[in-house]
Amino acid sequence: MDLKGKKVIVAGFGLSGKSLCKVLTMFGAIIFVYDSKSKEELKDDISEFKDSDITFCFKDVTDEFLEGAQMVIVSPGIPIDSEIVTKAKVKGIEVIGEVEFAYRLSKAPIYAITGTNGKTTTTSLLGEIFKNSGVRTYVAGNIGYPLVEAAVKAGNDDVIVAEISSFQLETIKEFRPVISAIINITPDHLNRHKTLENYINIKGRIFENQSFNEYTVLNYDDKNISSLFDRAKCKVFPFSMEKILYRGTYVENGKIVISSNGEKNTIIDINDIYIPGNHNVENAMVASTMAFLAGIDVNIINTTLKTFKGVEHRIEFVRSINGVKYYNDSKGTNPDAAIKAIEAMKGPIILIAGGYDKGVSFDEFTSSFNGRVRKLILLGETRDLIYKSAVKNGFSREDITVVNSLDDAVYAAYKMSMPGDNVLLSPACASWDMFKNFEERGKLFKDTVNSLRG
Ligand code: UMA
Repeated sequence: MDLKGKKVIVAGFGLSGKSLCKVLTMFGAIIFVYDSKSKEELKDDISEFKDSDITFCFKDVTDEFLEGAQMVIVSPGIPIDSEIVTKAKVKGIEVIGEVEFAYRLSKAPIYAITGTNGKTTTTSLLGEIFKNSGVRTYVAGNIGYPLVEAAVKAGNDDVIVAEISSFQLETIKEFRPVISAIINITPDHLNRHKTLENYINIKGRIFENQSFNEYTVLNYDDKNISSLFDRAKCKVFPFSMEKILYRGTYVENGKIVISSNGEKNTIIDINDIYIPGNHNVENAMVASTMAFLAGIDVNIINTTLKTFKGVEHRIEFVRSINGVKYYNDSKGTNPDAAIKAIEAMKGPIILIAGGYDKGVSFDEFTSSFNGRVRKLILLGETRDLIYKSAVKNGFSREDITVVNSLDDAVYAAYKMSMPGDNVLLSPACASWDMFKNFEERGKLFKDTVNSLRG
């Protein structure tokens, strides 16, 4: 891609935008950056680029700013109906997302994983399997390391394992992974994608450019994914927790089996998978299948599953105080993820929930409390919504505490806990109402828990 001397607009100056600026500088492009925040709000980020020649535009997009641009590269958090995207399209300027741009630059094959939940764990796990097979591997994308950074670093003989979100899939054009996967789909981000149907269609875009000799790994049990099977032009390799498949990945006699080309390959006894919970069996199936289809030895897959210890902020054990266990599941950013965390706990739960409102229902979430959640502590934008839903589902008002900060939530949990309890932060919501991201929320939770007197 020849960008030397060409005007390129980067929309959004967060993680993706800053990585784009670094890469575009390497290519000699003339960089213009747009962000809806003010100069003051972004002063620290701007100072990281004080030696670069970047023209900034804050808040409103002017015609002059767009004039003569070769392309606009948008960050995932910028909706496709935003002012900058609409105005650029009217002017005939190409608009692509950071993932599409990264794909166009990449020499290395990309293994791409999407789904509502389990993306980060599955991506990290597959990355680990590739590393253990001796290949130089870059784990990137929605996981927190922009794909564009991996794309410029990885060579022909390396691989990129990418976590891809629905936000990122909205702005792809040619993006074509060698193997893709959709782990599961449950309602999420409906304030942006409007309907579940639209959200499902966007997830299905992960395989839209793959050809007949390439694979997509799809969840056979998920009713929201079944409509996507027929749409794939590439080969569909299904996986199922419930059914034995003639060709696909399934559980038989407590073991993960991959059946392909008339051969059955036993991957692992599910009790030997280090990371606990049924949802992690699903994640292990997806990572194993993608690795198997990529030609990685079954023994390497097996050993990695036995040793991989999971990811930070996902049902992460923090500490035990006076017989009470504290778990950080800040990455439980939607109801389904939080239900999985609740199901993974052994013993009564004091649940800390609530956060940014994405327009999804909490009824399934609060009905999963039944007999498991002993006390509920609520905070954030959605606290009233969750409160009402919990009471509707028979949860006692007396067992609900509403607080204003995460520190207060932790102290309240500490005071009301009894030996054998599990204090679980699993908000069922994104963090953006009170925090920069789920990492910041999870870190504050861990710091507060670690400051408690044992
Ligand atoms: N901005 C605008 N206008 C808008 C929206 C945002 O100008 O309408 C600006 C903000 O003021 C801010 C910048 O855009 O300065 C932030 O861009 P961004 O929201 O795209 O965030 P990044 O920091 O670039 O991080 C993004 C992903 N964030 C989102 O999709 C919201 C990160 O995923 C990802 O790790 C990173 O790119 C690298 O690829 C986080 C996430 O929460 C983990 N993802 C969602 C999820 O997993 O549920 C999809």
